[in-house]
Amino acid sequence: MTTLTALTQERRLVTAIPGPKSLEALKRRTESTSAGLGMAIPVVIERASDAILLDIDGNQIIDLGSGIGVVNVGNSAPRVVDRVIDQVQAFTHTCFTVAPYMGYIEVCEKLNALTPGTFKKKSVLLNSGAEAVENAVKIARHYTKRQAIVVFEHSYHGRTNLTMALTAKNMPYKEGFGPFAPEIYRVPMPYAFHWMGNQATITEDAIEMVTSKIEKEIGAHNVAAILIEPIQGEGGFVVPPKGFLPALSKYSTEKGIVFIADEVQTGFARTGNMFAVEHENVVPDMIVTAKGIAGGLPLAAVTGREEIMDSVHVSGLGGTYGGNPIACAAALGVFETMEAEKLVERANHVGQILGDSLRQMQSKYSVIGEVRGRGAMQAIELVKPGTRDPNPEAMSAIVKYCQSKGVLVLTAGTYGNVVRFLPPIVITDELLKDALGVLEEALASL
Ligand code: PLZ
Repeated sequence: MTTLTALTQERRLVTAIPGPKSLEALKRRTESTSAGLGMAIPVVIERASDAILLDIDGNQIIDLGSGIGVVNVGNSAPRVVDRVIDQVQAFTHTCFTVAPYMGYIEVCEKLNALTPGTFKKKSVLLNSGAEAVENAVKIARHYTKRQAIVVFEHSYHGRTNLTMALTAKNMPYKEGFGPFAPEIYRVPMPYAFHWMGNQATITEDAIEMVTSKIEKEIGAHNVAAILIEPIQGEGGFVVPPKGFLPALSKYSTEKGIVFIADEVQTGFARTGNMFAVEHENVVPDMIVTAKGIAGGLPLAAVTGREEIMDSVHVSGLGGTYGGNPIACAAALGVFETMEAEKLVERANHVGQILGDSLRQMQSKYSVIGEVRGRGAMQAIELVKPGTRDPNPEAMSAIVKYCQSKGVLVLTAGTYGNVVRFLPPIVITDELLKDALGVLEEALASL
């Protein structure tokens, strides 16, 4: 077995982006892969460690996206790699519902302990965020014997048929892919930056709109679950105003509705707490996790109150690969890394540098309408200067500029005008500051 040494954590360009080898390889990509797949940066990756991606031309690119909020512990984090190698050698698969193994059980024990709530919890493991959201909905419906699911404007929950229905944005996620699953009801989201009403009463007004819609149009007694991202990810890092999540959670409890937090993007230390609901001491009945849970291996989970999770008949839940032993080994390596490297604290530190720097840029560049997010999950919303009108052209220009200098940033937003930052939480201060320097150059170049 060859052991690769970790890449130095520095940006280094040896060719233009994309370089000649990437260009050649991308021709094969076009020939062989579906045109329906997007591409955030046109380079082909050979290796990665922590916050550095090495492409096949030898360029070292700073990763401010973590593969969409996945490699929170860094790419190929040593504890993840070690455990994965051990597991691959021990056994690769049995299917947990055929013959169980300890990795699955240990991951569930850890999730039950880590997630908010002192009540007894249980978990089920799946392969992807979307599959986990689907299972949360299945379980909530089974438990409540109700069908309606309440979701929010600007929300994103996945690309399967049910989760497309739960997702708000048509293009690119839903266009032409219908018909969609029934009994999904969308309610207003208090997106403060674009809120038409009174900012001072946004929480109360939004809660009034949501509950009145539920009561008048659905009937609270028909609602199985309210499903919400505690910070909306793909929707543009929309942070609900203070008090909104607690009020929703309280309302759900009063009405016998299962309150589900989709922490797929916000989870696992990302926001400066293990889970984003903790910023307002909200305790969901069920929590959906994926992405950051396993450092890049496909794993997802639903964790919830014992009585809800146990309400399903034997064999009502399952799947061939859900909680695959290699993915579970990776997750155990992630939990270990998060504790050993104090990644919750580290996310706050990263957030401080990120937030200070972005706010400073906002004061200089009027194209930044708002800086928002928490911890190592922050974004800038770009506007036509002096207005709140979306500026998608500025977003594209910034992304292009950053790429050309070896910095990978991701975009988001219902209006296609948000640049989001989701660096690996282990990113060094120096690397982060270097990347933010490039961002500032990008803003200056507009
Ligand atoms: N819930 C909150 O952010 C995945 C989507 C990337 P899967 N977000 C990234 C893309 O273009 O497909 C996501 C999420 C929230 C659910 C999901 C779905 O997770 O693992 O992609 O299925």
